[in-house]
Amino acid sequence: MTIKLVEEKALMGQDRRRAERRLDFGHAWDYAPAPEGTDHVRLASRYDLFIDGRFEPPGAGRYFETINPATEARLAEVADADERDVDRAVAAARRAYDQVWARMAPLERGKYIYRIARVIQERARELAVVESLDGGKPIKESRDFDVPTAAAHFFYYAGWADKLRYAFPGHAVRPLGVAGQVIPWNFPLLMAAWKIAPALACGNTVVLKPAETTPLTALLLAEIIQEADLPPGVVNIITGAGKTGAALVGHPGVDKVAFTGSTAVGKHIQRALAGTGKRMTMELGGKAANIVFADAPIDQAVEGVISGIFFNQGHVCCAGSRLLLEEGVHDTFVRKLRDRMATLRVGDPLDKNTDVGAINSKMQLEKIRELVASGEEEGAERFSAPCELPERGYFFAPTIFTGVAQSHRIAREEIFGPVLSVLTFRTDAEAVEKANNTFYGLSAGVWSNKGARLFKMASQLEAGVVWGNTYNKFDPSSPFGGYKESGFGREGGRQGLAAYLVVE
Ligand code: TAP
Repeated sequence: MTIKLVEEKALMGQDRRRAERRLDFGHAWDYAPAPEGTDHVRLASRYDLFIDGRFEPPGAGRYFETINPATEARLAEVADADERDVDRAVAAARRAYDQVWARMAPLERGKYIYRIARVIQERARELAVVESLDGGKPIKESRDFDVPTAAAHFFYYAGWADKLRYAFPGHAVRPLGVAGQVIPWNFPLLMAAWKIAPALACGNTVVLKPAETTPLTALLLAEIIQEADLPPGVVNIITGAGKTGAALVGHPGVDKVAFTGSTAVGKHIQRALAGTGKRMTMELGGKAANIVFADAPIDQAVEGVISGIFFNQGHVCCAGSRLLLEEGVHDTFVRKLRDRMATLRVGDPLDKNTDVGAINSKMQLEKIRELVASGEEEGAERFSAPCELPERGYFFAPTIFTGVAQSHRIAREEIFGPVLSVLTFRTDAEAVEKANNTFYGLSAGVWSNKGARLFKMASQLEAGVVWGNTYNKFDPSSPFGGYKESGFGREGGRQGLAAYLVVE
C-alpha cells in the first residue's frame, strides 16, 4: 500500500482544500486505493429459483435486476417468484421432510450441515466479494465478519443435530415441518445461515426468501448446498419482492414462519397469520441506546460507539443509534467522536481501507435523508464527517446530532443508516428511563469502569442483548432477539433450537 503525506500533496498544490480540511482534524495520512481482487468471482448474468435441488426458471418467466449500490451498475438478473413458484417450493420442502430429512438419523443430518460450513469456508473469498458488491458493505466486514460468522453458525448447529435431547433434558423433541423464512438486506448471507442452520439441525426443511436488493449470496449458498449434496428439497431458495414473501409466509403448507425485517412488515405478517396456528419468530427493528458513564474508559468507548453506529453503514438492527452521555463527559466525548469521525474512510466497498461503504439502496438513502432533515428542522445540531462522497452510487457521510430531545423523530424512529443521536443524563435511573423510552427493545450498551453498575444496568434495560464495555459482538452460541416491538423468539444458541422444535 502506498501512503502519502497529505501535507505534501497540499504543498504541491494538489487537492489543497481536502488536505487542509483533513489537517484541521489532525488527520495527516491518506491511503492509496487497495481494491480487493475480483478475478475469482464469476457471476451468472441470470439466476433462477432453487427448488427441489435444481435451478428452475420462474413459472411466469419474470426476472428483476440486482445492482451494485456503490456504482448503480447491474450485477445480474434474478427470478421473480410468484404464488405458483412458492407452491412448488413448499411442496418440494414437504416431500423432502416426509420422505428424507425428518427420517434421517440426526448424526447424518449433522454431517450435511457440517459440509455446508466447510464449503462456505472454501468459497469465502468469493462470498465476501459478492456480499460487498450486492449489498454495499465494506469488504473488511464481509470478509472478517459476515462470511466467517455464517460458517460458524453452520458449524455450531451441526454439532447440535444429534444432541437435541440434551438441549431439553427430560423432554421429547420433534421437528415442526416446513419452515418459511424471510430475511432482510443488511446481512444477507449471515441471516440465511442464522435461519437455515438451526432449522436443519432440528429436522425441518426450509423455503427461504432473501431480500429483493441482496439475493446473490443466498443464490451462491444454494450452489453450496448442491455442492454439499444435500438431498433435493431440504433447502429451497426463492427470490422475489414483498409479495413473494407474503405468499410464502401465508402458504398453508408452511408450519413455521421465521421473519427478520422491519417492525411494520412483522406486524402485518402477525395480523395475517393470526389464528392459523403457525409457529412464528419475529426479529424486527431497533433503536438501541449506548450509555456512557463519566467513569468509562473514554477512548475505548469512543471506538465502541463509532463501530456501534457506523459498522455496516448503520444498517444494523441492533446499531447503537442513540448515544446517552453522562453530562460531565458530554463535551469531551463529542469532541473525540468528531475527531474520530473525520478519520473514517467512506467510499468503495471493495477497497480494503474503507470503513463506511454504500447505502444499500436508493430508497434507503432517501429515508435516511428525510430523517436527517427532520433532525435539523426539529432543532438538533448536525455534524457530518468532512469526507468526499463518490459521485455515483448511494453514499451518506457519517453524521451525529447533538442537542437531541427525546421527542425528536431522530431519537424515536429507526434510521437504519450512519446517523447517531446524542442525548444526556445525570443519574443511573435517568439513563435507564431514557434508554427504555422506546417502542423497541433489541439491544443496548453500557460503558463504565464499575462491573456492578454494568450488571445492575443490564438487569434494568429492556433489551434482548446488553453489551458491557463493548458493542456489536456476536457468537453462534449466544441467543439473540428482542423485547417489545423488536419482536419475539430467540435465534442462536441452545435457545435458537426451541424455535424449530415441538418440546413435549
Ligand atoms: P423489510 O422491508 O421488512 O423486509 C424484510 C423482508 O421481508 C424482505 O425480504 C422483504 O422483501 C420481505 N417482505 C416485504 N413485505 C413483506 C410481506 N408483506 N410479507 C412477507 N415478507 C415481506 O425490512 P428490510 O428493510 O429488508 O430490513 C430492515 C429492517 O430489518 C430493519 O427494521 C431492521 O431493524 C430489521 N432487522 C432486524 C434484525 C433483527 S435480528 N431483529 C436483523 C436484521 C434486520 P423485499 O426485500 O422484496 O421487500
